[in-house]
Amino acid sequence: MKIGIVCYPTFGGSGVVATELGIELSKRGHEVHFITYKQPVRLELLSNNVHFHEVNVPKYPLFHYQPYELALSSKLVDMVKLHGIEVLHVHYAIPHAYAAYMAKKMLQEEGIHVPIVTTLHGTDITLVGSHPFYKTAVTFSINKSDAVTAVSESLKKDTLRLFDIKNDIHVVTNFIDIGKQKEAFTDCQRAMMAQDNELIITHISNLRKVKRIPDVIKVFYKIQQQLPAKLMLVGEGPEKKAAETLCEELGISNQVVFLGNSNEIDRILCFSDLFILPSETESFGLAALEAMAAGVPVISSNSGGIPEVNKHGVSGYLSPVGDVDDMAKNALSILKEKTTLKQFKQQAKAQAALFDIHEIVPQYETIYKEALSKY
Ligand code: GMT
Repeated sequence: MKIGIVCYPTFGGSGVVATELGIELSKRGHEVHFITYKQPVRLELLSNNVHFHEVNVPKYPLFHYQPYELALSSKLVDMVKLHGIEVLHVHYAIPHAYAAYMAKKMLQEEGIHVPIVTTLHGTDITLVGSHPFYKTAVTFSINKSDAVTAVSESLKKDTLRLFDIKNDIHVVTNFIDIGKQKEAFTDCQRAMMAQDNELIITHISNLRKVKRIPDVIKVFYKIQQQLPAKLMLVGEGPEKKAAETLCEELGISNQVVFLGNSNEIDRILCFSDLFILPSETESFGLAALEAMAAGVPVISSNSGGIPEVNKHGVSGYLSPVGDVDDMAKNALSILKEKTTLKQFKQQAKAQAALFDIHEIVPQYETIYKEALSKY
């Protein structure tokens, strides 16, 4: 099939999922066209089967807001016509599903029928999309999609609760390439980050409020009171400054490393002993899955779709949102004994294997075929 993929190309779960999906689809013989405003961060190699088309939005002083949807829908029409794209798969409803619907209508005028598959990722539903300013258009574009998928049962439930949805929603979970993880490092240069006796605790996100970064730091603070440890905070975002201040106030700045946005996530996870994800809400928690696949147990909140990924007492532990005491207690129970840590590492890997890319990507192929058969 010739598949057009629309996503946010930056660091962030939905873009990562879309990019890994496109790469895997290309390996399975499909022709994949990424259509977005920048080459996706994880898309390093362009091959015969993978193409990238940049959406440009020329700046014009009259516009307070540049009309990205307009530029995207025009680009979609042009690329479908030029490359014979058969199906458009848009990740993150806002504004992608809306722009794709406009493109579909424009193409219909010319007798070209392209189904739209929309994947809901989380904040497009739970935080942004349900806002009264967007809700009408988001509901419309979900209902007008030829197929809709959500990355967890929890997100499906949230979508049905928050919007008046007439379409079926298929749950297709996020995934991980277990084979790629197996090829991982023989030496991830742990010594560069910590002493031999120090444990490495990691958090990776876009450091937004929803990630509850102060909780990450408070849990780490309690861990390091009992065990020698370092905290790796990976990512950039609006909460970074406050996080630096809190570390100073707690007197742990020299034990916390702010790594910024990184292209070396695999290496960071390779030397990590524990991952913390205390989010307020999380439709899935791809970062937790990536950690588990690298054999890193997860201490998380029990919100949204996280319990579908992180299994309590198996791959890590779940606690109520904001319960930093419970999170720290659970973390220490994993970290205190080397044998317990080893056992949790193995269990985390085994749990992650349930989300192997080779099990999940065929589910999207089936959805594309069904959507195509409507025309
Ligand atoms: O986690 C983020 O804030 C980024 C956001 C995105 O859309 O890029 O992530 C959402 O989609 C990911 C991929 O499906 C999920 O793993 C995240 O749980 C989800 N984030 C939230 O629901 C807060």
